[in-house]
Amino acid sequence: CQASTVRQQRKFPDDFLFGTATASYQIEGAWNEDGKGENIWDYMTHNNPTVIKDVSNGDIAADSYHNYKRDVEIMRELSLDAYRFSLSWSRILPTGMANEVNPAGIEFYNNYINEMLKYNITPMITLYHWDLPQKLQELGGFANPYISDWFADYARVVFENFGDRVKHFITFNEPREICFEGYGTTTKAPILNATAVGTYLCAKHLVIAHAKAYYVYDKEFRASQGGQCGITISVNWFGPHTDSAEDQFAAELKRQAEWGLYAEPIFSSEGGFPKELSQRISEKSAQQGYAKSRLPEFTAEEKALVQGSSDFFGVNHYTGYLISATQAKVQNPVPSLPDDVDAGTIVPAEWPKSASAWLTLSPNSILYALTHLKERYNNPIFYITENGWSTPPEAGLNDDMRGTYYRTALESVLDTLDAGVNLKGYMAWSLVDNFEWMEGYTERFGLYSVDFEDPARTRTPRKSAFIYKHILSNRFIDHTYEPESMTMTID
Ligand code: PNW
Repeated sequence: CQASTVRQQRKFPDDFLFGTATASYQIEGAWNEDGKGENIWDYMTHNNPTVIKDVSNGDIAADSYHNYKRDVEIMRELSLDAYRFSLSWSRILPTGMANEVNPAGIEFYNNYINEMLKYNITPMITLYHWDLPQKLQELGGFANPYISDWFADYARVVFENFGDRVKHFITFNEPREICFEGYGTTTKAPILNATAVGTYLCAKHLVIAHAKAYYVYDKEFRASQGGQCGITISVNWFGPHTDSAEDQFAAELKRQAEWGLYAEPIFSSEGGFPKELSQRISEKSAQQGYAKSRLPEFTAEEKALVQGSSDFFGVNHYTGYLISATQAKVQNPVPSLPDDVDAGTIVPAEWPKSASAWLTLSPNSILYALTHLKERYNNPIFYITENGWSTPPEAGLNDDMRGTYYRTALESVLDTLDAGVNLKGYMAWSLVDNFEWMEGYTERFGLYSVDFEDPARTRTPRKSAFIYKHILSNRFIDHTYEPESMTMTID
């Protein structure tokens, strides 16, 4: 009882940034308005609509392109310090290349940013949240090494236009989802399913693209703009199922395959891809008759370019899993990344389930993940750039479990701060309901619900919106707080 009183009194620091996160394709709509070019999600959902669970798409989504002022009003209702959003590359550069800039695209983001700044909300820009210009995909996308030059050119346009007012830039959102899901499987656009090498080619070219964009900022803009540039990697927790040496090693290999592939080249003191995973892929490749490892190597110059190229480590964290060397194994394509790792994934039945198959409430997972990263990568600055919970559409505004999830997660954030992790902020996913990729509109992540039947895309606060607001305005977690009514006001 005493302990719980003490826990309730723990406070978040005053300068801790509380916000929410979204992504362009998931909320903006206006897919072909005012000169925007086609991206890989437009292309895939229009040409291959049945890959989306409810055969929907992001053509209109939450229509934030036309509702951005209401979105900023919601940020004010929630008393947010910060807002993380992504830019649509093909809205700014319709063909992907920097020779042709779309003025209407620049104007839209200027209006959006200025509206936030009017109310002291710190904008945090993600340059790439999965919506590659289709023209660049036709040239191979992240399988083409020139992606790093195209991305650096795009980044320069972004810094030039917005860096006077925006001080937090994130190059990529979730390399794992881009590379493994988009190139190594069929669970994200461009559904390449190039299982043997797709993930690995993409990983190499993506971290180099990140580093080149980072140095565009560092060399050309930092002195005059004074901001920071980092990357966001999805880091769920993968712990060993038992204490056996085999399970410990399986969990380590799994972590290297899930996030180490992208984090190690940037944040480790040695640079390059993770050691044990590289060795495993090289051995398997040899057994499989490949002349070289399916995991490409970095040249010494590339390795040095990438190593240390980030001002902070953005973490998208949702859940945890237990990893076994022997149990719960499934048949994977051979060769593929999961076959290279060759481990089983276990989710204890008692962990509460969300509306998303991959998402349960895994106790203390934020603390486990961030203390691990802190030790491994020499105590970098962290932001949690996404964390959230899904409910089914029929749950409506009653989302008690989302409120419980946020309270539990934020207790783990406080434990993480107590453990000395240099964590500077927390963005809830998401501000409003949006297009949940392959799941369409069948899973909802919003603090505010969106009526997708209504042409106005009316937004209404859920119960969790009041809970989140209460936590961030009071800087502590009151587990007994209940909203008195469902009417939101701007404080
Ligand atoms: C993130 N996982 O993706 C994305 O950044 C968002 O665009 C997305 O809407 C949100 O999470 C909810 O799905 C993830 O399997 C996808 O652990 C999958 C996982 C994690 C994050």
